[in-house]
Amino acid sequence: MQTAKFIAARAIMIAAGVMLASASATAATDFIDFETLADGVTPTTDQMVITNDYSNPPPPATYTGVTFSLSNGQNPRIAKVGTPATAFQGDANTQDPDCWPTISRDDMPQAAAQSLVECSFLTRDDPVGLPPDLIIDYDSPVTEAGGLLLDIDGPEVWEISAFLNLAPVGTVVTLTAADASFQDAAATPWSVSVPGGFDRLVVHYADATQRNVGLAFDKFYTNTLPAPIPTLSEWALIILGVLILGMMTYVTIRRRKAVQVSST
Ligand SMILES: [Ca+2]
Ligand SMILES: [Ca+2]
Ligand SMILES: [Ca+2]
Repeated sequence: MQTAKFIAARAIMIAAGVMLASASATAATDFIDFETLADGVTPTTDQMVITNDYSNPPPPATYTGVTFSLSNGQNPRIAKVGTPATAFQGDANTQDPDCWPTISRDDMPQAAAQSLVECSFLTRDDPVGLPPDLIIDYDSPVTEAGGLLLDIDGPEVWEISAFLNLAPVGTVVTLTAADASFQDAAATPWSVSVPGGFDRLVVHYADATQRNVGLAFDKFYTNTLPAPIPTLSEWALIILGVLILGMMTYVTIRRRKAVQVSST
């Protein structure tokens, strides 16, 4: 027969397990495809300004903790496939019947990329001139990230660098038209992996000879997006809560036993 102490100890272990599990719950690792906001339901709209939509969205959110910004102080925007062109001119001169009903080159991925890109991606504030850096900040460090960069053509050179606490961690991914197989409006995959973690990515346009370069960024993912590790004070609160719960359970069981003894 289980003693009151044994039952109380089990209650403490179960309570501790529940509390620790909730403290270390892992965040979602879905793609941010920019088709919807972070709730995975609300559709984005053309030229929608993105501020904290994926960093601190109202619940329910499938993806949080990621902030997109631009180095010129402006905010990135949603681009929709089709007219008007806010990111690039595709060369396919085709149409994607799911997204745009008529033939157009405006923000049009090549045919092979249309199912990857779907109808939406992220772009800069203004398609004219050299693009500012796209800065991606994480609330908590991650070890791997990746996505698609569209329409890397001509002399374009893009560099994607990782940082931790604003210090470069030595990883730079360079993408040129060669990586896009010289295909206009192609979607070029990229990924960054840093075992020690990083909390910022910078997508930088590194060629100064080209003007009016469009930024087109999509299908963004992180392989690990850990929840924040509780601080010392949070751990102290958790342990205190577990001890109080255990004490209450123990006292309740002792009282029940006392009542049972007195009633026999
Ligand atoms: Ca998309
Ligand atoms: Ca468009
Ligand atoms: Ca381009």
